[in-house]
Amino acid sequence: MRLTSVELTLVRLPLVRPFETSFAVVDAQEFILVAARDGDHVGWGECVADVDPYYSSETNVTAWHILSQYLIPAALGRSIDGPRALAVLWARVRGHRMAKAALEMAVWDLDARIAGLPLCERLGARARPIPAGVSIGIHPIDGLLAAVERELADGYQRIKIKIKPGWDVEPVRAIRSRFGGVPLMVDANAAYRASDGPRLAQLDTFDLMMIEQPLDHDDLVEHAELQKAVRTRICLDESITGPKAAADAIALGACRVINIKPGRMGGIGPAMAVHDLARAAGVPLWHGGMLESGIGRAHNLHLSTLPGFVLPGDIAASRRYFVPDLIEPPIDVSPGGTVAVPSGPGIGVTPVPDRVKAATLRTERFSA
Ligand code: NPQ
Ligand code: MG
Repeated sequence: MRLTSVELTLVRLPLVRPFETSFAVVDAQEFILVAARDGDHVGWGECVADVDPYYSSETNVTAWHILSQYLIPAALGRSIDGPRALAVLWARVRGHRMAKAALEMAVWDLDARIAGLPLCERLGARARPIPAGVSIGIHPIDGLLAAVERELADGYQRIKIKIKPGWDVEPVRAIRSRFGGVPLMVDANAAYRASDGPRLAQLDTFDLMMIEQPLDHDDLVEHAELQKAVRTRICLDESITGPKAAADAIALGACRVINIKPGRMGGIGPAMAVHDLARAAGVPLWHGGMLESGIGRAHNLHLSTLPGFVLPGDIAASRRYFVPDLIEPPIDVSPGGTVAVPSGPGIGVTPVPDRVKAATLRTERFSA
C-alpha cells in the first residue's frame, strides 16, 4: 500500500443533549476526520481528541499539529507494509496517541477496503452482535432516573453513570431503589484522591459491575492500594495508554477490568496488543466510547468483535448523540440491546459529503 494523499477536516457536530462528566459539560463535539487515500481507495478515521485537554492532555489543535507536521510527512508517498508499519515510522514521536490513532485507524480502513474485507475479518475475527451499554452524564436525580428509564426501554444492556466527589452514593442508591438489579457501573473520570478510599468503599453495598477510573491517570500504585480497600472491581480507562500501561496495571493489581479505546491508545494495533495481553491474564475487557460520530463508532464495533470483549461496551446508537450522524445508514440498537457491525469492506460506513461540508470548520490536504 502507498499513501498518495491524506486529508484532514475539522468538523463540529452539535450533541443531541449536553453531556456532563466530573470535568466538563459539552454540548457539541469538535473533532478531526481523516481521509487516507491510495489512488482511488479511501479509508476513514476520526480523532477522539476534544477541544479541551481535560479527559486527556491532547486536544484537536495539538492533534492537527502533530498529524500535519510529523505523522503525515513520515508516511506520505511511502510504500507501507500494512497499518502496523506506521508505528515504526512514528517511533520518534513521543506520546500523541490520539493523533496517531486517527491516521492509523484510517489506514486500517483503507487496508481492509483494498483487501475487500470487513475490518473485523482483517483483524482475525467475525461480525457478531455487539452488546450495547450507555454512558449517562451527571443529572439531578429526577432527570437521571428518567434517562435510565428511557435507555432501558430502548434495550440497552447496562447502565453507566458518571460520578464525582459528593455525587456518588446518592445517585447509585436512587437507581438501585427504582430499578432493582439492573447491570450498573460508575465512571469517575479520575475525580477522586487516594484518601477517598472509605467513601468509594461505601459503593460496595450496591453490587456495581465496576468503578471506572476513580483516581488520576498516572496513579497505578494508588489504584492498586484502592483495589485492596474496595470489594467492587476497579476498571481503568484514562490510565491504559497502551500495552505497557496495561501490563503494569495488571501486574500491580491496579485493575480487574480494562476499558479499551483504540482512539486513546495510538490505534487498533496497540489496542489489539492490550486485548491479547489482558485476555491472556484473564482480565475482562469492554469497549469504551468517546462520543464519536459514526466513523469512530464503526471502527469500535469492528474491534469489539474480538473474543476478549466479554462485557457490554459504551457503543450506543448514533441517535443518542447526533441527529443526523455523519454517516448513512446510522448505527442503531436492536430491541435486545445489541448493535450490528456494519457489513461491507473496511469499516462498512462512509460519511455523507454534504453533511461533512455543512459541519466543516477547516480542511487541509496533503499529497505525495
Ligand atoms: C469515558 N466516554 O468513558 C468517556 C468520557 C468522555 C462515553 O463516557 C467531550 C467531553 C468528549 C467529555 C468523550 C463516555 C468526551 C468526554 C468521552 C468524555 O470516560
Ligand atoms: Mg471512562
